[in-house]
Amino acid sequence: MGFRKFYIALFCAILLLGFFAEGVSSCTAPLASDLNDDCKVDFRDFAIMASLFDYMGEIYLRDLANLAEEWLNCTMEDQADCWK
Ligand SMILES: [Ca+2]
Repeated sequence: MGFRKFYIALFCAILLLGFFAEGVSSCTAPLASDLNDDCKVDFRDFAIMASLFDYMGEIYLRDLANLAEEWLNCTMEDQADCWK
């Protein structure tokens, strides 16, 4: 398996893990840096961004700044579910 396929498979695995770990959730507002669509910006999103960095060979400072700005934001309808 080439590196390109490996990183695509890794990216998909992270997305699937995030989906099944968190289930289907409803977000009250979208977060640009919520890369796995779990309504919050945390280390999982950073891991996805880092894997894309390796794959793409570059990362945009704007994306990293957005992630830092939204870090630990959560827009789940039930805020009690944010950090379980
Ligand atoms: Ca997320």
